[in-house]
Amino acid sequence: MTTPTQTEAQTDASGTSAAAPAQIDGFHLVIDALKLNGIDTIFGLPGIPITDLTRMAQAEGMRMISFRHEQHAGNAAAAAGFLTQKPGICLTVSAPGFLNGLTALTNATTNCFPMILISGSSEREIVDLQQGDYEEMDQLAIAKPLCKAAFRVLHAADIGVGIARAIRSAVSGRPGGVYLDLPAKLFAQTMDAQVGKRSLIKVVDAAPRQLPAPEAVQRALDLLKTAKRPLILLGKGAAYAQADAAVRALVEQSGIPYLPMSMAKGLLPDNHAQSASAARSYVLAEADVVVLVGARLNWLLSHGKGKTWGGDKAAGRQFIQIDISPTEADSNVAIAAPLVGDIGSVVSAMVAGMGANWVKAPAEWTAGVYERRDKNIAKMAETLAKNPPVMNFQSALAVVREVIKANPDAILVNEGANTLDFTRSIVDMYLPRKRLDVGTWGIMGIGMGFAVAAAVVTGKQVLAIEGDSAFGFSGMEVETICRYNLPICVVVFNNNGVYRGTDVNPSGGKDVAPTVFVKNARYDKMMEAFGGVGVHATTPQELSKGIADAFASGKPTLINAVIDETAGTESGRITMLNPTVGKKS
Ligand code: ADP
Ligand code: TZD
Repeated sequence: MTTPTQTEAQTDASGTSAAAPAQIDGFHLVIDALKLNGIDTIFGLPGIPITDLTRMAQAEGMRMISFRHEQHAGNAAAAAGFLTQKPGICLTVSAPGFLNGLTALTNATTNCFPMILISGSSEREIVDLQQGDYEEMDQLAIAKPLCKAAFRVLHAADIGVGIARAIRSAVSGRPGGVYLDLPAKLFAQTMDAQVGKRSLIKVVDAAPRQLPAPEAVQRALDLLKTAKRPLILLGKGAAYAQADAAVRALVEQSGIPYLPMSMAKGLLPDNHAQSASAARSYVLAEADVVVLVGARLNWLLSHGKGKTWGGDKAAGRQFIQIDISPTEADSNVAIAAPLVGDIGSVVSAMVAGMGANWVKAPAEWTAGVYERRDKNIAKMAETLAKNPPVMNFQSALAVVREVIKANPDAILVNEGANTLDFTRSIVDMYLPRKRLDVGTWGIMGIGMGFAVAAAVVTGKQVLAIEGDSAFGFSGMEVETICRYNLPICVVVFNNNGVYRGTDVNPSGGKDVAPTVFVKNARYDKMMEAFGGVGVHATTPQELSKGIADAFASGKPTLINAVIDETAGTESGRITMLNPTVGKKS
């Protein structure tokens, strides 16, 4: 517990000395409220008015991880939230710092990750009259439409309530980002220490279990029973829920092939007998009943309709959707059996309802799925075995694939376009919540923030596989990685540009094409500049040794992996979303 501001000896009018009651200030109430709720780490960037808060938090035993840009601190908080089910905390200064953090807050909300962005703010009296304060901005109003909930605390006595509301809002129901506005004056306010202490709230059952209605479970099981070609789709909501045993029981007892979304990879090992990953197109087009477990039918699943899903041929397909949000069902296509509740409770209820005599998915369906899968895996093995003269995505990722196989506990962070798509399909994951990536938005810039959070909250080795463009968004945080001496190995797939490095300026002018970077850049030197290890790798062997050394030493390492600049396609696998291409089709 914080030591309150020391009791000050006061001299009254009569000249006799009287002890005033011990006082506590806003700074310490914020720290104590967080600690009381088991929050021990803050990701942030100091400055007026929160510099002292960062110092005091550290003095009070919290881990204070300072970044070079607030967006990355925010991304770290979001990843911490995903990994721990506790809201990650990002702390910023007012206006510009707040805005820098806002992208991460909104991205966290989009991904259903719990985090709290706490920003210091200017004086209300001046902001509201728009009189031009230092870093003046009506932050609460701006944050509100961009996150799940937003609050402001004006009185020290309300800090406990403010933090409690922020925590509850972030983790209950569908998790998301919360903004908490703390004006400068609040931090300096003092109050009686005992009263202050009593005003703090230890949140009880912040994310209550949400049990499904028995008739909803029965409806889903009745539908599932009729399925001839059932499929289970696992999303990152299922990974977040930490209901790993129940999810495994559902898959194995039902005998249904499953497909993991990107961040659900490893929930069951990718080499599981029922994985349909390598037969994705086939199962999506053919399945007649699909069980969605914490996965939305958004663009990543082609909105549940169209060619990907078999077009007109699949008109009779029906969906069972398990989600904590009661309004998710029917957002894209009709959901025949919505199951609202937390994944642990819902999946357990389904497994119990299935009982021991449940008839497993028809063999004629599953055998066909696994046959196609095995054929595709064999085809991929041939490609991976090739060793082209200039390293390409496949030959480089053949190395990464073996690294993760040998170190399943390592956390893989992944961003880029081709780098993302190839890594997702080539690198198998074996354990839950070991893959962190660009998520629902496909946002670039999460790399170093996610990597720092993964290392800080789990203490495990982190491997970040980054496109050279993607890396550039958060590259300066290699200094942060070195400063905290984190076991992070960054591999930059350097193909000299966004997507590729071969575009030319159509006008023949002196500027290079918009997608092209400096040729043969040495990203490894960036890590060396801050005392980390830099490796320049032009062959799979050099890449393999670089990663092995990094894992053995645990030292901050950046490997500049030179990739054929002609490799890769524009926008990776989402070329069809480019307007020019879209128009043609
Ligand atoms: P993916 O991108 O992997 O398909 P999405 O982010 O689209 O996954 O979907 C995640 C879904 O999981 C969201 O709709 C969210 O409401 C839901 N969700 C998150 N946590 C839980 C939980 N504990 N129980 C049930 N549903 C959850
Ligand atoms: N800005 C932000 C914040 N997010 C984005 N997704 C983009 C821009 C657009 N974009 C992509 O969708 S992928 C990508 C950009 C700029 C980078 C691709 O190049 P890369 O990867 O070098 O990282 P590959 O492997 O060479 O394709």
